[in-house]
Amino acid sequence: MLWRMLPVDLRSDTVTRPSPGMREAMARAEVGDDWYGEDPTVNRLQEEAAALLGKEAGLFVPSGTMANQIALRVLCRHGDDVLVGQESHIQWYENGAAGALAGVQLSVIGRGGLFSAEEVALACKSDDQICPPTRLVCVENTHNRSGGRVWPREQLFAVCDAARRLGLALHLDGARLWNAAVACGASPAELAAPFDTVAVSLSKGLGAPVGSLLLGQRDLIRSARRYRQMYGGGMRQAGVLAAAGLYALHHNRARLVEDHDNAAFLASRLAAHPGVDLQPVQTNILMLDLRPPLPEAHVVVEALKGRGVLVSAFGARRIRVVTHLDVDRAACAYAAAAFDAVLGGA
Ligand code: TLP
Repeated sequence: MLWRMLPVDLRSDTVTRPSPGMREAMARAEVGDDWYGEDPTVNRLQEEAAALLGKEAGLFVPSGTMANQIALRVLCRHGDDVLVGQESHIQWYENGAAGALAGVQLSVIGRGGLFSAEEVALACKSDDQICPPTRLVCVENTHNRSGGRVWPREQLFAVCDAARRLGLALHLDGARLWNAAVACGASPAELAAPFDTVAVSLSKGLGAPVGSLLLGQRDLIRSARRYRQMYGGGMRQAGVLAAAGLYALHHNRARLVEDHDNAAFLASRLAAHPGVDLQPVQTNILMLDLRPPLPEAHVVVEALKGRGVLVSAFGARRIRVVTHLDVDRAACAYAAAAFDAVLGGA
């Protein structure tokens, strides 16, 4: 029944609601005070996630932003230089926290979120009297603003090798590492292996209401715990939330392939419109550019909203559409038809 699936919310994979099974797991969670390290469910989540990503230890944090910011803090000193890809989340969407909280400078390299080993070497500044010493390279996989782009494995490992040869640390913003792993048939541990710290999200794509994890060596995670406290992210009976995270890891990773198939389906329908330029769709994110005479993004967003379909304007002529576990193929077909009506009638 149509009314049941409206609105079709494709603004982000963060908009999911906890499923009955997840709520049940949350209600049953065994809890304790995590400030004392005594919440058994938080401890289990941290251990399981660390094992899944091939790291020694993990820290449960409220958000992906906090996970990234703690990583910058533990891996860098004030005044350091950090290499990031174009339009990375750390640069675009964290309210300048890299400068304000970690006190580092971000140098943007490459194109479309990806960069090469040569670009790392060229941008790496020496620790002399005048240059900010380059300390860290951050990789975002999948890359959000370039349309859920997956780093090709050879390029990823070549970049990490180059960084190591230059003595640089490595952080992975793997908010959607689960999608990257499914898309390239690798294990999350394989894609996380070269990195000192890895941030993964439970509330994007996996359906948990809150939560990210920062994983790495035990000593790094020990100091990360201090910064989590400093940033106001220390929690108490957080096992209720960790239970949702465990449920998400156990039940919602393999099914991401459905989100990728739904994104491919939407891409095939939207690409048929003259005036729509689509970036290649590899995972669950579509970025489409609207060429004139099609109207600007905000006009299309409003018109779609009027038909019960929510998407985001990501620029004057750019729209982002994200599939996730709360939109099935029928909902995507409805959204495609709404795009047909709005763009066809433009
Ligand atoms: N991304 C959100 C918005 O902030 C843009 C979204 O809707 O896609 N890294 C990446 C690659 C992300 O896409 C996000 C969230 C984060 C980190 C931050 O996670 P949260 O929202 O938990 O702080």
